[in-house]
Amino acid sequence: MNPIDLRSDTVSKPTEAMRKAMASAEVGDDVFGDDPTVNRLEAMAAERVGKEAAVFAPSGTMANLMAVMTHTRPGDEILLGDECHVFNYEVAGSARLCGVQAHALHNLPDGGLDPVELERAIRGPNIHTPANPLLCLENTHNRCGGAALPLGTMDRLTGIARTHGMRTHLDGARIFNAQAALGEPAARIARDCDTVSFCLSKGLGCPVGSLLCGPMDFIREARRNRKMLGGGMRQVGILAAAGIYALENNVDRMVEDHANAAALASGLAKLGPFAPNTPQTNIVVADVLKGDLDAWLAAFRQAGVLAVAFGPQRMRMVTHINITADDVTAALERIERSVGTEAA
Ligand code: TLP
Repeated sequence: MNPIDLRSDTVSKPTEAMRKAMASAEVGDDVFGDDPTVNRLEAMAAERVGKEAAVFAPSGTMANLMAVMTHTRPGDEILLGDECHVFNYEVAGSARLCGVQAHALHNLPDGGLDPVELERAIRGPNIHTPANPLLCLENTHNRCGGAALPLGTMDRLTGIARTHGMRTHLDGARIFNAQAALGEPAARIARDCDTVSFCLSKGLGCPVGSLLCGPMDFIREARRNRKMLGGGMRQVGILAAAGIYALENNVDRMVEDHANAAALASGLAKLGPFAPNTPQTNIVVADVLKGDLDAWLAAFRQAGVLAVAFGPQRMRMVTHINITADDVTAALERIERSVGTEAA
C-alpha cells in the first residue's frame, strides 16, 4: 500500500512535464549572471509579485535569511509573530548569522498581529535601545493553519511599519495559495511589503528553490549576501526551468488543493478524536482530543497516512499537487479504520 503523504507540500515530486522542462533547460554559470533560464525565472518572479527584481535562492530559509541580513545591521531588533517560520523553524539563523534580536509578538489566530501591540513594540530613538528597521509578516501563515491574511490586515500592519520608518519583509513561501484563497493577485497582497520571498518547492510542485523579490538595489545586495552564505549556484537553470514551468502551469490549480484540504478537515471532524481547523488554503491542523498525538501519528502511518506533529497535541496535514480528491477519500477511510482499531 502506497502511503498517502500529507506531511507537507514540500514532499511533492516533479511531474513528467516539469522534468522535461528541466532536462531541456538552457544553462550557464549563474554566479557570472550567465544562466538565461535563471534570468528569465527571476524576471518572471519579480513581475508576479510586483517587484523590480528577484534573486533565486536554494531554499525559503535562505531567502528569508538573505532578506533579514540585507534589511538589518548586527545589533538591530526585528519584529515578527511568535508563530512565524522565521522565529520557529530557521534555527535562529537571523540571530546567529545576522546578529539581530527577534522581538516576537503574539500571532493572532488569523496569522496577523495586533496593531496596538505592534505600535507599542516599536522603539523610539534612545541611547539604550536597538533600532527596529524591519517587520516580518507571513502569508499564508503556516502555523496558523494556512491562514490567508486579508488585504486589510496586510495594509494596516505595513502602514504602521511605514509610519515608523520601518520596512516590511513578507515570508510569502505560500503566497500563491494566498492569491488563490483571497482572489487577489500576489502583487496586490505584497504591494506594501518592501520585499517578499516565495517558495517553488511547496504548492508550486518544484523540487527545489525560492525567490527573494524587491527593489533592484536591495536585490543586488541580497545577491552578495547569498554568495556569502554559500548560496551562489552555477548551472542552476536546470532548477529554474522547473520554476518557470510551475509559475506558468501550477498556480491556477491550487484551488484544488484547497478544496481537498477542506474535504479532509470536514471528514476528520466527523471521526470524533480530532478537532481540525476550517482550512482556508492547503493546510489542515487538527487538535487531538482523545489519546496521545504520537500514538495517533504512528497509527496513521501504520494505516498508510503520513502526518506530522505540530504542537503538543496537534497534528498537521497538507494537500499538494500529488494528492487527488480520491487520495483524500482514501486517507479518510484509512484514518477511520485506525480510529476503529484504537477504539477497540
Ligand atoms: N516550511 C516547512 C517546515 O520548515 C516547517 C513545512 O513543511 O511547512 N516559510 C514558510 C512559511 C515555510 O512554511 C517554510 C517551510 C519556509 C519558509 C522555508 O522553506 P525551505 O524549507 O525551503 O527552507
